[in-house]
Amino acid sequence: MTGVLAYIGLGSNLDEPLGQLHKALDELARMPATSLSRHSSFYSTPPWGPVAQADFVNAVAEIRTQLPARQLLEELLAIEHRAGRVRGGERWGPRIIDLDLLVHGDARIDEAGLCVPHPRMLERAFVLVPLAELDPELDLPGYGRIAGHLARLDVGTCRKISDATDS
Ligand code: A4P
Ligand code: MG
Repeated sequence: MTGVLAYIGLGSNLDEPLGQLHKALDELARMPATSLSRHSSFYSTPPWGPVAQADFVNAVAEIRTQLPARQLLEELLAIEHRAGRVRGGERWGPRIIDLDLLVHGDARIDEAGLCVPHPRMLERAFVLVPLAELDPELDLPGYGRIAGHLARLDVGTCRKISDATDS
């Protein structure tokens, strides 16, 4: 399939997080004009941010897609919605599933409701550790090599709970 390589960050800390991630990966594989190439290992990660809450399970999926970024984001929001995610809760609070569009080819987008690469990923070991597992040489459009960003984070907080697989 032609199209671009894109990376999706997955996170959950409610209602059997590991099962939620598997379900979301199945849904990513069924998106139109898209194939799921592979995904990272699954990691147990302490909650990031000001809200005291349960640990998360996080992972990153690599897809090849012909969908433009905006349409891909809409697909991701629809998957979150079908999983039962209700928006309007506390910012950075607990969630059934969170799907973030991290990277979309070499796109740099800063529009209302769509920012790519995802602006907060650079501060988050729970995103960069699984992403670097998929491509340690990745160049983040506008931000440079992933390795330089990873070096500034406490990667020891991410505990691998299952191995990566090819899909
Ligand atoms: N949006 C804009 N650009 C994007 C993009 N590239 N990908 C908009 C996805 N969404 C994008 O999303 C709010 C809106 O952002 C979307 O409707 C979309 O139009 P959201 O997921 O509800 O965002 P949020 O929760 O308010 O903020 P943010 O910064 O995305 O928070 P997170 O990352 O969702 O924070 N700790 C650990 N260990 N692991 C986690 O996964 N997650 C959170 C939630 C807090 N702590 C965590 C984790
Ligand atoms: Mg999100």
